[in-house]
Amino acid sequence: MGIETAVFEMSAGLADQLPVSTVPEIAFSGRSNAGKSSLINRLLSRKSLARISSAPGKTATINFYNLGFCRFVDLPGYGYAKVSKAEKLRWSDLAEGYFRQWRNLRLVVQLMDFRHAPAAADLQMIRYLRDAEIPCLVAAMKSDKLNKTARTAQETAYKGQFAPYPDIQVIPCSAVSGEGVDVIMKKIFAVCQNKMK
Ligand SMILES: Nc1nc2c(ncn2[C@@H]2O[C@H](COP(=O)(O)OP(=O)(O)OP(=O)(O)O)[C@@H](O)[C@H]2O)c(=O)[nH]1
Ligand SMILES: [Mg+2]
Repeated sequence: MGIETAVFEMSAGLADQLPVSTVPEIAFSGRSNAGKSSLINRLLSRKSLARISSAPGKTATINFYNLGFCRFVDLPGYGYAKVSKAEKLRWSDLAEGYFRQWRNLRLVVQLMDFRHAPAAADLQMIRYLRDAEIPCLVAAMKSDKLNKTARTAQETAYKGQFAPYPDIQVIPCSAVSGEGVDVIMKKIFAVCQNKMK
């Protein structure tokens, strides 16, 4: 299975601009700079369909990409200190607005930086997704940046952090080496075929 076409569909800066949820949606969530846009490009084998930040905090809108059988939803990154309070509020209203609406949401790919322990906001997001019964997986990004020792240490640390969530798969992933990308794409195909109606 491969992706034949993926096109940029639209950007929403405010929750009331979000498009009606028709096709299954796969949302990408995580801190600013975690690699959401990079992972989307890698999954779609596209160099720059989703814009990559040169500095964190660049994706300030929800961006939709249409793959035909589903949509990828690039959510604004959270946790970036250098944006104004007003801008932070707009982002959180936007992301919360997305989750609060009824949407044909099949999976949240929750990105974390595998070089670091999950941030408090990441764990808060995981708790929210679990309480809302939204299927999710963790993409532990930038695995290419870890040497063997660091990787073993982080694998142990993440195992501990996710012990309370045995159903949540943690997938070491890299937009550079491509590690984990096939596993995530397979999961995306699977959740989209499994109709919710
Ligand atoms: N080495 C390495 N760098 C990565 C990886 N993923 C992303 N990056 C880099 O990390 C930076 C941020 O990547 P983005 O994809 O823009 O991150 P984002 O989560 O979309 O960020 P915002 O849009 O600000 O929320 C860029 O410089 C990427 O090239 C990865 O797996 N490995
Ligand atoms: Mg981005």
